[in-house]
Amino acid sequence: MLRRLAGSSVRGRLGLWLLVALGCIVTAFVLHRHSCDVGEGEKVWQPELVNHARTTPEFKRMTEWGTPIVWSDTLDPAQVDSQDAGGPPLRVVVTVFAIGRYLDKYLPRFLGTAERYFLLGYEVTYFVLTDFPSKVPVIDLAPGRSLVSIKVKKQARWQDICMDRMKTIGDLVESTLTGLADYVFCFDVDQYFTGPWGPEVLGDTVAVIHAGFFSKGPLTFPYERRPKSAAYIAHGEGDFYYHAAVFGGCCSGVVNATRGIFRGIVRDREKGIEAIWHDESHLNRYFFDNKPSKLLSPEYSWDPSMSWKDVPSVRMTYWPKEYQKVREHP
Ligand code: UD2
Repeated sequence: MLRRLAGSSVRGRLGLWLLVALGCIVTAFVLHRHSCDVGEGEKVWQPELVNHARTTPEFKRMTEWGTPIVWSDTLDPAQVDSQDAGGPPLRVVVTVFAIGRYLDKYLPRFLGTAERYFLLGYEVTYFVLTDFPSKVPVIDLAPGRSLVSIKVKKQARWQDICMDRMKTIGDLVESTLTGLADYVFCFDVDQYFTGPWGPEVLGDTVAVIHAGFFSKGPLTFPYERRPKSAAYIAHGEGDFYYHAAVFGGCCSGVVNATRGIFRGIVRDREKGIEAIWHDESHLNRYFFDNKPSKLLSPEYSWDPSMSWKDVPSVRMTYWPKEYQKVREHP
């Protein structure tokens, strides 16, 4: 009896050990499977995780000289508060040139999408600078928003159309807008808004980093490299490559920038030289010497031929370049 009891207790303990061992094996197996599942799951959901990871550590958010670099997920709380504080809405002027064929082809979409996305709730006045004011489309504008067409001379060369914008904008802001606008934004017309622009974009001098060069170093930037030009930036110098398609700021910021850029253009004209990328080269020189107070990421003027996955959220997209169709002179 005792032996049977002893035998059964030994068998019982053995069974218990076997059960425990089996349990351990099953648990280990399940844990192993589970960890494989987690691993595979991570792979499946990687884009989201990578987005979270990328928007925080991978994008530079501050320049070496302390200027914020605004990505679409950045909001400047101080500015949000000032807009929400119950004071009068901020007054923002948009300048956009639509000369020759650029008017029909690009202006309607530029304006239509601006009404959907650009600083909603603000007082926005569009200044369309064109050789053909009667062709400016009539579009529905939200309350507090208006449009003014201004006739400008059509230069024969597209290069001069682009460069002379700097003088026209400087004159307009200095003569008419100072005191009437809080901020001025200057846009190329061959682009359209694809996401909201909020108070995060406002600053005293605002420049946008060119989509084609945001992940590259200054040695690759197409700065003007001839020392003879006022736009010259030496190899090894430079901060970012800025896109002339979007810039802005407060009135004095825009007057100083456009005057400074145009001074460089005039100096080059006097020497019979034209910078490699025209106003854009001079704009890059100006913002190298006079650091902008805010930089916008390339999401604010995006090249659609690049993968959207390279940035969190595209806020403005430029059209594919169709120079033969839209430029009237080579
Ligand atoms: C061009 C030049 C670049 C620089 C830049 C100015 C090339 C490859 N690059 O790039 O060197 O000068 O312009 O930002 O050529 N516009 C008109 N009518 C015209 C021409 C221009 O309204 O006939 C206005 C319009 O708002 C346009 C802007 O000027 O969006 C810039 O011209 P663009 O779009 O032809 O020049 P972009 O950006 O391809």
